[in-house]
Amino acid sequence: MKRNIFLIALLGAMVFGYGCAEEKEQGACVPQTEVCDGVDNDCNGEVDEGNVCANPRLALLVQPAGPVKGRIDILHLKERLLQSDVLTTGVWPNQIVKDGEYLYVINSGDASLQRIQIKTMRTDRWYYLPQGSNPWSVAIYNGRKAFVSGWLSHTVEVLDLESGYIKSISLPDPASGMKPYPLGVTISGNRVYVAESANDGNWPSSTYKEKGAYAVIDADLDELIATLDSGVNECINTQQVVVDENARTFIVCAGDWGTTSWGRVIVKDPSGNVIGNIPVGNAPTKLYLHSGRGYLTDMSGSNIMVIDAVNLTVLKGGSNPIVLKESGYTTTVLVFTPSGTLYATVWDNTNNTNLFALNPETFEVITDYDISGPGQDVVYLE
Ligand SMILES: [Ca+2]
Ligand SMILES: [Ca+2]
Repeated sequence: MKRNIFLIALLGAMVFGYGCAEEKEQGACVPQTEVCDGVDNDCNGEVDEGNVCANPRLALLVQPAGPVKGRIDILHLKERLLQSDVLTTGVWPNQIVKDGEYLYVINSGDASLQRIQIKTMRTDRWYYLPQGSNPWSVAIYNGRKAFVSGWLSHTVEVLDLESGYIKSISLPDPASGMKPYPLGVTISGNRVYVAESANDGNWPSSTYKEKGAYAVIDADLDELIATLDSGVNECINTQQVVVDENARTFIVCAGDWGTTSWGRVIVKDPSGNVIGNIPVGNAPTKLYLHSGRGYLTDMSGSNIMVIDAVNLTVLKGGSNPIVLKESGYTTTVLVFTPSGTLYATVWDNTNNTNLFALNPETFEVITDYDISGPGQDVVYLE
């Protein structure tokens, strides 16, 4: 009997205590701004909604002059805070890409691929590529394989990210007496597209007749399927090949770095017919497709060129580009954030970089950050 009274008292205390806590909690919810803290601050029933826990950052790859190691700086976009020297890379870091929870950095100077865990911003693995191959660009396939262009080895290396095993794919000469100098690597579906610049570093060359050659590789079988070209004579010095969601192929031709007006983008339909020959001028190197437009970096000046990717026409070309800085500089990379801001890096001849934030619709510059050192590539992190 005594025991039952005790139990009833305990249950009563539990019920009473629970009711009290609930009342207290409900009464205490005063709507405040939702912040990232695991609590429903604005009392709307959802915890940390509206992307409040996002930590938008740009990871900037900085490549100092000379055969020395590079670094990664982090720009915190909310706080507008630049955190310098977060991580050391290999020698001459050339490209940074994000895949899942990792960043991958291609180091051209010491022929390595560096894998970085984003959560900790620590290097967790180094992969070594053939010495002297001057790896240029990397694309990751299904989180399992890396396809790397070897600028000086005329090859594409297929790196198994689990075992570290490397298979080398030789690229045949695109035309008689020419060597392919592979640059940009992109992946669409299970196809790898590798731009075959004819640039051997001895520019200008009189033998530039490769018509914008590029290699197509089967990403599952690791085999070269074809060496194609744009079919257009003025397209020389291929920098990058991008396939859009409608299976149209965009071939970026830098020309002879801007001394002629050969800079252009050739567009093919899914059957391989040329449907666009867009004379953007200057020396376009990288193409970013965004909201029906294509934005291009420029090796011949601190400009951005813009094409209409639907009608395949020039919006901002060599005669009226978006100019970010005085002449004598180059635009190296563009990044679009999910909130719709366009970031562009301009590398000047004093080996410093400006990072511009722009409105991609109006082309208006919003912010201009100074990065100490030459910025080679940028990737967006959340
Ligand atoms: Ca809430
Ligand atoms: Ca919250």
